[in-house]
Amino acid sequence: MGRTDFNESLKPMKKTGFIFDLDGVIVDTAKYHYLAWRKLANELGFEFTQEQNELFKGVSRKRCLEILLEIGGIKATQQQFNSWLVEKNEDYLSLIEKMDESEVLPDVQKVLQFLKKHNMPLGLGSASKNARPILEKVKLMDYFDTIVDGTQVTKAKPDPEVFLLAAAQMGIAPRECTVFEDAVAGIEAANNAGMLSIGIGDKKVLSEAKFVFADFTEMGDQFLSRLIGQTP
Ligand code: B16
Ligand code: MG
Repeated sequence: MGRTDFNESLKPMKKTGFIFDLDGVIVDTAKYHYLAWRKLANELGFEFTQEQNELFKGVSRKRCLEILLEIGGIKATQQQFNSWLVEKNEDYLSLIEKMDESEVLPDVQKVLQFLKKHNMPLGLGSASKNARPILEKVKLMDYFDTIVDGTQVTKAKPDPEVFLLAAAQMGIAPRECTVFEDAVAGIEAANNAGMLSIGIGDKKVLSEAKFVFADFTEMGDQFLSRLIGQTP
């Protein structure tokens, strides 16, 4: 698919539903997930690097632990596996306890406000089971008409389930939805859902996204206007 050139981005796109991933798009919780996973890895006697943490983005907690144990070459009983999942989440929760709105990534509110001003339904589509408390902490809950999180889906990204459910709850056809995502698996999920995928991050990594922006500060009103089918 690749990145579309700027001229194409100037055509009105008329998207009517907007779905945001959470970790890596709205807030940078990846650093806290990393610290909690690294602590567990160290306790189990091996290192866990920032590069390896890239594999965990957009991936469910359970799958992350499976990958971590593969990295460490550790076989776990079901009981150990479950207790490590709990331990990691408790460590993660204590790391995010003091999160507040200062941790919202740059210009996220600007984009949310622009879309709200134009009466666009907004959804959250996250693999995280902690999505709701995080949105409360950073005071963004009220922007969202629909929240689909890791407690409601059975199939992980790149399966489109999380985004299709969000679209269904908003009452909008998938082809009329746009997804903002930072993870390769999330971009694939959006594409698999038949939605417009917008990558937030490195365009080399997110090469399957229709458009890629390093962050929301790069996304001007002109692009946003085209996205909702208006000429600025
Ligand atoms: P939790 P997203 C994902 O959130 C994270 O990117 C991923 O690293 C994490 O393992 C997953 O949530 C589960 O999170 O342990 O809080 O349930 O990017 O889909 O918003
Ligand atoms: Mg993410």
